[in-house]
Amino acid sequence: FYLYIDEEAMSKTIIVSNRLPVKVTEEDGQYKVATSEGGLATGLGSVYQSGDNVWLGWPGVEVAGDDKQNEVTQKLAEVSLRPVFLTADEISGYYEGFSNEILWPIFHYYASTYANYKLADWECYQHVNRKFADAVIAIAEPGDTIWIHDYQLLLLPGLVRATRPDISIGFFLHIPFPSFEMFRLIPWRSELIEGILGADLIGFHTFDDASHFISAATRLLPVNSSSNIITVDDRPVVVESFPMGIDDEKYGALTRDPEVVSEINYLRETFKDKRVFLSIDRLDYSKGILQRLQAFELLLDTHPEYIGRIVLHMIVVPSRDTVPQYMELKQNVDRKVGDINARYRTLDWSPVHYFYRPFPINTLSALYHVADICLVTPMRDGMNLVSKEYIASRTQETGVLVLSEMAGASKELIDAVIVNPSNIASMAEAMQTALTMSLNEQKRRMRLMRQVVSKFNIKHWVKLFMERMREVKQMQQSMRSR
Ligand code: GDG
Repeated sequence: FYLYIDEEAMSKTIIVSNRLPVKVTEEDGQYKVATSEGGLATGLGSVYQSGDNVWLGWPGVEVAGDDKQNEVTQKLAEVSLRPVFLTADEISGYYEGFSNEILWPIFHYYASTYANYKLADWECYQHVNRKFADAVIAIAEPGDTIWIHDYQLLLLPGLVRATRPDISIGFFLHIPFPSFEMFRLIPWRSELIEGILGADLIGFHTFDDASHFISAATRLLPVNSSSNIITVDDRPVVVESFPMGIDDEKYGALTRDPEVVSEINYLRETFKDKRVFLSIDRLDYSKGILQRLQAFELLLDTHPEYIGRIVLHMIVVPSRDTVPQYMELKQNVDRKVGDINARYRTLDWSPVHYFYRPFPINTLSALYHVADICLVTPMRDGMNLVSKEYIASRTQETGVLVLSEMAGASKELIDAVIVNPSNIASMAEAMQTALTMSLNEQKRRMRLMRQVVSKFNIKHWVKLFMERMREVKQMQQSMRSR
């Protein structure tokens, strides 16, 4: 017992993700490091900022030369971060190429049109995963816990396990895991599964993702599974769902912040007698932006009484704009918004307010608080945090969430108006349902969803995963001593 406590006390946790939660900028030859407030960073803050724990990842900029790299390394060390420096070629092959032109489309069910299987990108992906492994191995000690995040690092659990069989490894996938029929298309499918199975605990947002993974693993490799445990060379690997939450208190508090309140008042004055639909996404084909626009157009076609009375406030945040499919999508969205506005606008009204740029969180908070309806209609999404942020910002307890059944969040937010994003007519109907829903019904649903978002928040998610890691470690220790 005492031995176990001692080991726990001395051991550390290493978080690993493609990107560090920072923005590194260079000004007059001096590097500046600003920590980011993203959801994952907030949730994991309590982990990586305590004791000897660290977060390891790419700092998001190319830093060439030993002197500069040392300077950035030192600055990052002050905030418990460790950089893995990547060259422009590595980013192009491993991140833009393999991660975003192969894994992202396949895992979001866009295989035939979007996946681009280049051998050179696969080689680069392996090389960069090995680079991450070297960085982890250099600081990992027996008894440490490593928590690896997301699809850019699928090989990392296996690579670390190969040199450090004693170490406890957790892996969490933030995007969906596709059905086997989709996954099997990847030329390097077995190697990817072997990589992930290097972990002791593998987490997904939903039960379906976990089942798809178990199915792919048992079909591709000579491993056995019983319920949610896969046995790899006598080592039990636990596969489970951990639906990620948000910092609900932060979003609630933001709506009372004086700066946000003044933005809220300004928006209310601007929208006056209009009903407001809101959508916020990164530019991505998986987010269903074009289909949503088609449904909104159909609503105007079939319900001319809404002309001049509703507005779609649509924020699209630039993302992966060097990948060809994203450039093409941008052009299509531009054109569709142009068409709708050209067909329907009047001298003093435009149906779609389209913004192609990021906004500060205060503005998002004000928009979430003011919008009557939030449209979250991805074709596929691991979880979708925007839907939860909308709920957390509805302190007035009204408002309607229209949510795609293809988002992980739809498994929890069952009181949303759930839609199939490929069915344009039914999405237009859902918009109509939302516009006509009584305040009592809105409140009934919103209260239930607010309970879910607040109970299963980001702190709960981190705690659950870390606790499960400890349990799995104990289970393995007791199996070994048998
Ligand atoms: C991946 C998975 C999974 C957006 N615009 C602005 C801005 N945002 C913030 C939102 C939200 C986040 O970005 C987007 O998170 P999502 O979950 O909606 O989507 P992905 O980026 O695709 O995330 C997804 C997630 O990982 C977590 O596991 O849920 O399924 O695809 O927090 O608020 N933030 C600011 N300005 C913007 O303009 N400040």
